[in-house]
Amino acid sequence: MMRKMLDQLLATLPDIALRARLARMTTPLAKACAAVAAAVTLSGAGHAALIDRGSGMIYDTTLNLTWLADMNYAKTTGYDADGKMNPDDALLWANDLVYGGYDDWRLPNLNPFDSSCSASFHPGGGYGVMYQGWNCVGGELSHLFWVDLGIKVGESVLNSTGDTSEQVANLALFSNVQDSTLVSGTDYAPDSVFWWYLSIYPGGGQFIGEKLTSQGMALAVRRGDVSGCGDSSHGCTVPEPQTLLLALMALGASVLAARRRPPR
Ligand SMILES: [Ca+2]
Ligand SMILES: [Ca+2]
Repeated sequence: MMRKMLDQLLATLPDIALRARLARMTTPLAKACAAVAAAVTLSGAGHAALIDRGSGMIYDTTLNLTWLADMNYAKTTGYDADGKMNPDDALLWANDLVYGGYDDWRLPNLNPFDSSCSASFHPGGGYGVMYQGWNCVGGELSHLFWVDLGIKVGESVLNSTGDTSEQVANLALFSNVQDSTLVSGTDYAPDSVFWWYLSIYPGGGQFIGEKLTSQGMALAVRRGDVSGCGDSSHGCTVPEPQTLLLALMALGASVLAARRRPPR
């Protein structure tokens, strides 16, 4: 039973050479170490890229960002009656926000040069091709909704049909999630009268809009991890799964060596 479980865990390791090396280990202790290491690797690779840090903050391990879990915090606090603001007001709100002891919150960006989007256009004026439409994953805001939260074309963000279990779990980490226009902190470079926004219904497209006539909900984000790991300013590094694996193997080997040492 244990053996079968261990073999199943080993089979999930992406590194074939490493898998073979671990499979050659025959002692129970080495096998146990391998199982723990495989489980660690699995939790790193298969689990959601978002981690609840508590106190209303969510860490994005892929982009090394911390999101405010309340997606309509400006309304929650009474800063704005419905939480929908024009981009300039949203910018002021995010820049002035102090939460969790941090004052470096800002609006998330979108990427005008994100070729993963469904459409492109030439803005002229010496600017390169820009991208808009659906399926964009290259901006902070678009990555959150398309990759982490499982939004799809023509669907409400709250529709979990066909989403992965990680995406469903990720969505549950946030509060006040709703279909809306979301403001970004990214200006439209050719003409600052316009800016980039994400429409999360129907389907999450990124587009440009006129600042004065647009309104949207604002999410707050900051660089790094509030736990102290992942933020270079804290000098803390998170070990890669492979590093953890090797450390566990070394530990197992040293324990084995100690056990095999003949009594004096
Ligand atoms: Ca408003
Ligand atoms: Ca969905």
